Amino acid sequence: MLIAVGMFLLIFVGCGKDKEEQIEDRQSEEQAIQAQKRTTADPPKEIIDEEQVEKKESGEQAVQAQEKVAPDIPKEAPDEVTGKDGAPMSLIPAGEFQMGTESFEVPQLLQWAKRWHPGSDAGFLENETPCHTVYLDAFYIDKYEVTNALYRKFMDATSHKTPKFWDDPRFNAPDQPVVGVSWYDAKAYAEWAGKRLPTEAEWEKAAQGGLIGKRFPWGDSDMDGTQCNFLDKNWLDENSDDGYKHTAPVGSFIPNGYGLYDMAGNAAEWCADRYDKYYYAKSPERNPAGTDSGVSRVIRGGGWFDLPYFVRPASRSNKNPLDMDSRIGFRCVTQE
Ligand SMILES: [Ca+2]
Ligand SMILES: [Ca+2]
Repeated sequence: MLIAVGMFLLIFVGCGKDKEEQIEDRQSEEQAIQAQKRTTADPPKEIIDEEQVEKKESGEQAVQAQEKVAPDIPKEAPDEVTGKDGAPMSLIPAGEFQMGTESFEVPQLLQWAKRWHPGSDAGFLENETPCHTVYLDAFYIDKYEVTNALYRKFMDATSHKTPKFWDDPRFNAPDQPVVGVSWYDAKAYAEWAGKRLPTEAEWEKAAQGGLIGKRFPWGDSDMDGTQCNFLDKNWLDENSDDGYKHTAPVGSFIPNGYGLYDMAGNAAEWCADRYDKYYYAKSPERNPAGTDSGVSRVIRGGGWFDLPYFVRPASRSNKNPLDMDSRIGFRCVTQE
């Protein structure tokens, strides 16, 4: 049975590539590692130039984050605010949370993951270990992924270039999340809106929704079609129908405990940090802001073409910051 499912997966994903151009298979950890090696070893010149500036800025921001003791957001702050772009944002209170996955949980998670992809190995889970305590200052985060409607306001105001899938009817309704944007596009939007991209620590705490040690933002149960938009029966998982083959209008599924929508699935989301597979073993306890070397940027939350294990709050992915992928959008945070 497992072999049959595996063959189906390989054949079907292969077919998906033909039908849905530019969609990449991320099941192979080995491929991801090879891609990381390539981008690290030989990045395009434009990345090097921008990365040098970003690297300096990122280092300064990390130092500032570590030196900051008191949160900028007072305790009496409202639970919700509206960003300068008009997007509603929810308060994530200051405090500790448990980030990542315990090493002893990996074998059980792997067995669970093999239900959808029998060829899975532990490599894609090991970057989530060790589980560790992280303290974050308070911050506000967008309740929804940034939509095409909001992104249009940004383009109208700044003459920023259009996203890769702007004219693609599968992705371009006003209330669908904007996708096909590079990390630099997302960063430019955030700056226009008076915000910034979340660190992956901020993103993970927000995604947990206040739950402790749960697999998904809604708990440990598998998808029943009401919680998120992922690789459901429209592509592969015949046990769940979320109703959407591509991106859904933002907010189509249940919110998590912080009132946030689509932290699992729909569009995967850019984070500010550079990606480092081994970062958790050495990251600071307070306000970690990512490593200061490497090219790839962190992607969180999985999307409409991702299997269940990639839409867990703890799952970590990464992409070249110049990539404009139909699975990837973003949301923003602020501490002002
Ligand atoms: Ca779906
Ligand atoms: Ca999402």
